[in-house]
Amino acid sequence: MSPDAVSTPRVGQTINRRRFISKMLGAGALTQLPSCTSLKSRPLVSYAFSDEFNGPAGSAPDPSKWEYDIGGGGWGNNELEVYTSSRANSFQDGDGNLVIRATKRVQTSGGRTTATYQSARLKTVGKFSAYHGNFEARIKLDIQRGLWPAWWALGANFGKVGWPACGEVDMLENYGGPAVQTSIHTPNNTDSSVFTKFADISVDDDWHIWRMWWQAKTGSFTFYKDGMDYMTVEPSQMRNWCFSSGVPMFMILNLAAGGLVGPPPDSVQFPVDLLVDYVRVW
Ligand SMILES: [Ca+2]
Repeated sequence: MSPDAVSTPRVGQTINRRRFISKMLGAGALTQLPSCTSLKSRPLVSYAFSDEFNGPAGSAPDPSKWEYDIGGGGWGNNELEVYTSSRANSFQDGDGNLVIRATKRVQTSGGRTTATYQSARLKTVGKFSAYHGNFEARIKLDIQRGLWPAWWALGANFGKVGWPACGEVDMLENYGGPAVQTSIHTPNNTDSSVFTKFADISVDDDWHIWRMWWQAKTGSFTFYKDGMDYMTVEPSQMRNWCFSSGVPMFMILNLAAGGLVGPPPDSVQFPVDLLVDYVRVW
């Protein structure tokens, strides 16, 4: 499937997105975030979570903040990559950034050529989750067909209730074109599909700041790119709203290859990097 052929369901439509096969375990720990204070006080805010990725070049992401999902098998979306905890696929660059790096190895055997992909998926599960507040990341995409970078969140009750009951918020996903998709998924209790509300917003391969404001007062989500809001979703706008029951959410950063976006064309020059300057929550 080409990125252009990716279905774009509207509010209330259901989609099947079996991204959450049983590999993603251990999502049970709940950490409560102190209630959010006014945005006006932001310069004085102490972050509930912050990773500035200021480690030495080649060093691992802070293990007190990040866990790895490891392995392949498609991750519920027929993705091609194998996720590793290797420094070949995730490291700090010495310039203040986290690098998630997708690599490709081509092997020929018996006249048959096969490509294997490796990448990384980092998550704060069991280490940090928050109920309401601002979740912000400064991210630089390397926009390439067949690559699927994402910064997203799941309910911390994932390990207990599974997906999609835990709910999913995709702060950003890129399908290989000049747009980012921001989505909220609530469970459809009758099958494994979800209800979705989403917005597409243009993006390039420069640095951009993405923020999700999960409002304590209304329970709604507002999304910002470089300080400009582009979508607000209220609890009343979606069926089976699952984000107002006191369950915090943890974050995930990953760079998938293939799957929903189709395989990377031969023209893609590997490695492909997802750069993250910081992740902050307050
Ligand atoms: Ca940084």
